[in-house]
Amino acid sequence: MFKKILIANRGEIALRIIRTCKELGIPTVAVYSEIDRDSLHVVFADEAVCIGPAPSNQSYLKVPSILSAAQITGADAIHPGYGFLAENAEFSEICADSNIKFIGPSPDSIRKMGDKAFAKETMRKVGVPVVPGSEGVINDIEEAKQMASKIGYPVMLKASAGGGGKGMRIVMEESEIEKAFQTAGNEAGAAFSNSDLYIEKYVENPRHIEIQVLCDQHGNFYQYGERDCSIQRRHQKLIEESPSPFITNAVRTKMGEAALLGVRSVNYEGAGTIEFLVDKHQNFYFIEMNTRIQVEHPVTEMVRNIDLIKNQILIAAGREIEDKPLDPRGHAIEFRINAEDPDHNFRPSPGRIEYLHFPGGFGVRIDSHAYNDYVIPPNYDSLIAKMIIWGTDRKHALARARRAFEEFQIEGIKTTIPFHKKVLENEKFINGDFDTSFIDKHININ
Ligand code: MV4
Repeated sequence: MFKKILIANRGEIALRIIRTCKELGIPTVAVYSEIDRDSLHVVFADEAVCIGPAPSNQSYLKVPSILSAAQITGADAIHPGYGFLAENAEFSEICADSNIKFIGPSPDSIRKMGDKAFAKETMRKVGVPVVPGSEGVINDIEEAKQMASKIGYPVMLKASAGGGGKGMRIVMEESEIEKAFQTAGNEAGAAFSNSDLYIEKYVENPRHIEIQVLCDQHGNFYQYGERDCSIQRRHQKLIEESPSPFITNAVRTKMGEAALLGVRSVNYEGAGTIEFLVDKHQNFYFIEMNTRIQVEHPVTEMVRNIDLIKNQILIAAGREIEDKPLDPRGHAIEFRINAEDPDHNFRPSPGRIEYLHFPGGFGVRIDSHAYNDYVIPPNYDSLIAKMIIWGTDRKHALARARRAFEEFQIEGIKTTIPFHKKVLENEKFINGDFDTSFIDKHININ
């Protein structure tokens, strides 16, 4: 097992990883930026190293500083969490060259899945259903036009180096495609230094449903069911739950099998998520694979009674996965509490938390680095807490969530709590009748 793990992250996920390390008896090293001096991950880790000023590119993204921190403290593994360096193939390669185990998939897997057109083509070739479209990237506007008329409008242009909604364009008819091809390509080039685009049929009002997988170095490939992440705003997930209230058991089984087929075929190692779009007929299509632990992983932990971080660490250490998939139990739903003002377009609301009281009781899990008097810095993402509710079934979980939100008190900053309370009273949401257009259509926000 590892002698010491450095956590190359901050906030709630750094705490989440430290907690599991403590339970495994592994000493931890926190790294922090100057503005995070008073953060809880610094307090809870066995050691802490300052790695630079507040801006991410001078601290949490600064590879030499993080590697130095690992070398000085004698850490033999790095957990990247999510965001920052989690899907940076070069970083994972440099870790390997420095004899430090990167807790995550191989640089090769990260690189291949980071190329969205390549990932899609890889999955299609092994029989995973994908959205009809180009086989890999399109080379010019003529090819784009030909492909679009073949699959039929509306279509979508997507940046191959994008993902998570970055660099996408809907094209309703042929008269729009030339301009869209230009602007999407330029945008992708500016954002990712890679202007490659691919094209696919536009799926109207899809659900976003993803499958959690774990794969070790001993030929074990397991899937742990789905999370329905359809409640999003501008590609930021706000609520995730499992099981999905939308899909049948037959579709659930097929999606799990497709996910396993995909990860087996690329000999994947580590934790990963296979994202699918699901249309109104419950046809599902692979869109992307995330090669990291995700924000919403506790949803799976609660219905599967497993510790995904523990298994990530075991896999990286060359051990077998301990938690085999068993039947799911009950219903779990996660609410992201962001320091944002839902009445003003979810604009960030950093600052001092003047008063904080977390809910508690049976079935209420809070993953958070926030505390009374904590000052939320403006430099990083606005997630300050995740409330993960477990109930015997969806109805029970929603009632428990309403009860928990009555107890939840945060003063001094604006949060997404009022938004969640509104959603919990929405009839369509209560009935499980929602897709990725839900917030725009049904939640009035200014
Ligand atoms: C799509 C789509 C419709 N058709 N692809 C957005 C995030 C990225 N991962 C993929 N996305 C979409 N791809 C086709 N062919 C609609 C979306 C989409 C979406 C997907 C998941 C969750 C929320 C979304 C919100 C708007 C659009």
